[in-house]
Amino acid sequence: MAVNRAGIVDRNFVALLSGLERGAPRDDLDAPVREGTSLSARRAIDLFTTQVESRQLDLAARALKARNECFYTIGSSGHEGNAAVAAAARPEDPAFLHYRSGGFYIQRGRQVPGATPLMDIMLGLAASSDEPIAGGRHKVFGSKLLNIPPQTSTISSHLPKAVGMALGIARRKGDERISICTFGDASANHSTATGAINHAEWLAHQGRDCPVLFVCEDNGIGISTATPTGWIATTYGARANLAYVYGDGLDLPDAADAAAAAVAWVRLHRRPAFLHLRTVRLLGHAGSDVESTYRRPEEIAAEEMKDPLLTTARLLVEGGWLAAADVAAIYEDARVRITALGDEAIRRPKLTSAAEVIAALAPRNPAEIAAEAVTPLSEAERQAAFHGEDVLADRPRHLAVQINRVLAEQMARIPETLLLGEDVGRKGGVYHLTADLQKRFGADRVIDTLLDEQSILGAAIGYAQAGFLPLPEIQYLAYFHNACDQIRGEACSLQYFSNRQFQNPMVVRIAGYAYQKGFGGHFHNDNSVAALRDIPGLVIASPARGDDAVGMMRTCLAAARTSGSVCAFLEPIALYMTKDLHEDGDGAWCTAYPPADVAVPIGQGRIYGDGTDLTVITWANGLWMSLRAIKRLEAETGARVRVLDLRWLNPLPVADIVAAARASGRVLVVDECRRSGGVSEAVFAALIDEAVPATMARVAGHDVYIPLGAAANLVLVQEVDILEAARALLSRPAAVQPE
Ligand SMILES: Cc1ncc(C[n+]2csc(CCOP(=O)(O)OP(=O)(O)O)c2C)c(N)n1
Ligand SMILES: [Mg+2]
Repeated sequence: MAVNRAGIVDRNFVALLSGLERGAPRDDLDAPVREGTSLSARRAIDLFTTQVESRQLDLAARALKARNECFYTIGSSGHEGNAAVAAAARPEDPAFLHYRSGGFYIQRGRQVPGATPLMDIMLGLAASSDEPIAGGRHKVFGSKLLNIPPQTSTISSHLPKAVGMALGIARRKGDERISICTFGDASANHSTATGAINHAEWLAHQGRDCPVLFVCEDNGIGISTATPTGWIATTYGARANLAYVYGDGLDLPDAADAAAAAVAWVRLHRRPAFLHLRTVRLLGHAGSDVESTYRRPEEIAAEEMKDPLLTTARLLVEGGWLAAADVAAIYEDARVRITALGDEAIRRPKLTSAAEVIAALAPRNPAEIAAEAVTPLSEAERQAAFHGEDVLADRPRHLAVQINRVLAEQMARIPETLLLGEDVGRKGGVYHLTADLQKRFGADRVIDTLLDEQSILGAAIGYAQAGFLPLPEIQYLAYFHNACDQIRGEACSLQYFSNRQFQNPMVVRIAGYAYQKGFGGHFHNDNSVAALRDIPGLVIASPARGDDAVGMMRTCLAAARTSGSVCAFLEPIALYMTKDLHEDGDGAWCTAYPPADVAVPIGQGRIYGDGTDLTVITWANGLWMSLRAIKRLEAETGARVRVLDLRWLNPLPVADIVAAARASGRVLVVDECRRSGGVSEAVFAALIDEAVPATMARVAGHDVYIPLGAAANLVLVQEVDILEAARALLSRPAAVQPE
């Protein structure tokens, strides 16, 4: 049976006190608590109280867990020295905290009137819907009042956004804030961490401001795997563009001095710094962790003797600042207060319905979005966007031109928009979608980033939390997959885990899908949208033609701006430059630039034709191919077909799907993605959910990576496949629609 180390750690502290001799009593509390430190005795006692409160919360969590009243036991024991970082920072400095930064959270709370950090944490432990940040959806350190956005449990995933926040801060003249993030020693190895630190260094190397403080709380272990001795200091101690400060988090004055130095350095120089804070992990990784399976008992006991609370208590008593009884009183008083908070927290309400849980996910106000989307440009904005060109009077143009224009239009209209990505600036994007935008709006709004999708999307999150409206671009869909978690785990969960208090509005443009001529292979023709489609709350727009793209981009930005939505804008590369539809030179895939009052509501499809013999449901390249195939089919068979362009892959236009299916009783889904995880599965599921009688079939890509050259056509849906499937479907009886 696992030994209860919480009890041992608790008893160690009480036992220590009984053996401590008070030094000559002192009451000059503003003097340094120890010679050579800038930490006053008064501050030290204040921080000690925080350390004790953090510890008592961990002990209370264990006790409540044993009664099945607490649902989270990863604690901060041994890390309480991180309170010194909060003390060194300002409450307005945004702080992205990992799960052991309880001391930081409580200390910041002590600096902000009206804050209730202990109850916040306790309500989180009890998963109460009264918990002020996540509303019972998770136990996180987070508070709007304290400028602490909630983080996920995915280690290091918050570092890229901390860099983005620093970039956002740096854009505002006179803004003295710095961005702070904390993480563990094992987490420092994660590519997300190394990528984020690299991003900050890359900026600093160019003399660009990036006031971010990386705080590594180094307890020497990650779950059961020891961090090699000296690894963090060796790796981060001497880097050209990263200041390094070491502090002993087990020794409060040392931690405070180091934190003060690191914070001051970042604040003054506006450059990144790495604060390496030594800590120790007490009570195992989490409540369920049996440390004795991977650590010898002597090792565990030795770690427990390094307890930072023991060190601070000894400092205060032997320094003469407090009597052992005073320290015991602080410790026991915190125990009583926190136990009482626990007793109250477990009685507070819990989430009781799915609707309540979901309410915070991605709320949207369609009327507000619709009004915002059709806001016309002023004359000055029109000039800035189009340099005098009358785009409304121009001839019909292809998709790429119209996307470029709507980006210009919206950048002129919404000053907080930023475009960022690989090669989007000087080159104007690999497909020239962002051509000339940097010339028009400047290099600080159309930003050539470093080559790292994780950093790009993370920066976008940080920028968005700093009040900007970023439009990150991912050069190819395959490379979105490379950094998917920044959207899946992070951006899309922020409103949810903050009960709508924090938002990171953005529109991620992703060039994707297959059918490129002359540029083949999987990585530039990725046709899988599965990783996007099941992200809760993500809006996915996927236009096939220029006018739709304009109306949909207007809506996406309006949703981001008014409702904090995270949108993916999936652009079919193969249609970027496509001008014709049925015949060479017919120009039928070019469209006029839509006037300002045109926008496409989220989740609204577009119908082509009014046939009642067959319904084709498709989108993007599938639409273009289907319209061509159907023209042949109609000529050949005399059948009349209607085609529904989904336009939105999330939420799907279910009402349109149902209506279109009912109109003919025969549905062919043309899905250019892979059979598995593709959109056709969702369309069929929607028809079944809605009990729509329909004779159904689909054509879809094979479950394989796209090969190079003409071989691609062997595994991708072809027009002839559509034609054959449509013919076959027409030969089957249509499902009879109920009256
Ligand atoms: C990306 C990711 N991988 C794995 C985990 C599971 N996990 C949670 S904490 C942890 C160890 C972290 O160690 P460290 O960074 O040293 O922090 P510590 O827990 O020691 O404070 C692991 C592997 C996770 N949360 N996220
Ligand atoms: Mg660790």
